[in-house]
Amino acid sequence: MKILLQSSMACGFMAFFLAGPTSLIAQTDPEVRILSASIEMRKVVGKRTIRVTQGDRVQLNWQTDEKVELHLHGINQKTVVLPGAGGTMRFIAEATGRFPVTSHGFGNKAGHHHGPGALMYVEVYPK
Ligand SMILES: [Cu+2]
Repeated sequence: MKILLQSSMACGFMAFFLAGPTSLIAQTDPEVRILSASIEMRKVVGKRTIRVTQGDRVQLNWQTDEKVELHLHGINQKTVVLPGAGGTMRFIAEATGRFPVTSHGFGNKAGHHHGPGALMYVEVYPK
């Protein structure tokens, strides 16, 4: 009896443990497309194009190794991204096209001056 009790407690713990990630997923909106991008040495690591479909609700999570203000042109999202804390852009992809993300300055430089070229692009395809 004692052994059975222990094993059922172990199962209960296991079920709780397994339920953890599921309940976390349930808390987020399943209709939001969550994407991420990371900046190192003032460049986006890996893929420099993010493709979404018109009408998508998008959450773009940023990480960086240096403070930067980012501007997603055309979709008009601006966010300050901090090392460790990161930064987030949320938008509904309404217009189709290719939209550049530029820096408005790394470190403590600020203002609306763009770095050389785009850091990456968001492409919105028609439905
Ligand atoms: Cu800008």
